[in-house]
Amino acid sequence: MEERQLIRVSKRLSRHLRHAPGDLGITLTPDGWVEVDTLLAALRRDGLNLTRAQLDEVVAGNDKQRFAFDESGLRIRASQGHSVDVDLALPAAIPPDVLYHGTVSRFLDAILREGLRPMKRHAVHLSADPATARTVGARRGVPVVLTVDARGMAEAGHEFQVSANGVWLTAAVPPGFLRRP
Ligand code: HQG
Repeated sequence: MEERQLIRVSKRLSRHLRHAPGDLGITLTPDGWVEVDTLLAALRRDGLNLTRAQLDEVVAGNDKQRFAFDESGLRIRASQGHSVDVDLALPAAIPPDVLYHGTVSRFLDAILREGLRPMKRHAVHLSADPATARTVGARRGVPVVLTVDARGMAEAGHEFQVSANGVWLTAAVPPGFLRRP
């Protein structure tokens, strides 16, 4: 499949597996899965003819590994980034000492005042390295990378999870654990 087509299908999958399954007439399980056959049939009804092999290509070729199959290979879900109410049931994980969050300067005052909030998503998304955080911030403008004292948070009892594609998730980051550059 061409790169452009891969991206187009990936965006469509993100939309339906994270935000709007109902628009496609599919229902996700409480932990975010949908049967591959159900998804492909729904996409077909919606005008996108995708074979299982092409879906495999989209999942394997996705730049951020946004989607994953379950062990049986019969179900698929988004690995993170949901706005619909799902519980991915990821195990708690011990974070590295420092994590990073990429944002833009216009959000800084609010973030330093009230901390990082999940906004429309389920969790605050943090990166393990500053370069990734910079890319995340750059989606919105000139990126600003904040450091998060993840060790301090963990010691204070905050829970972390790491998604299948290496994004660190936590409910919120209070301002005291944030450092600006
Ligand atoms: C900001 C993409 C004001 C926060 C990316 C961010 C990531 C606040 C925006 C993933 C705030 C939320 C997630 C506060 C946070 N006041 N602004 N208190 N707390 N913000 O998109 O982290 O391509 O929900 O800084 O690459 O930007 O979708 O989160 O700018 O991995 O796979 O509010 O989404 O991945 O935006 O991005 P988002 P994010 P995908």
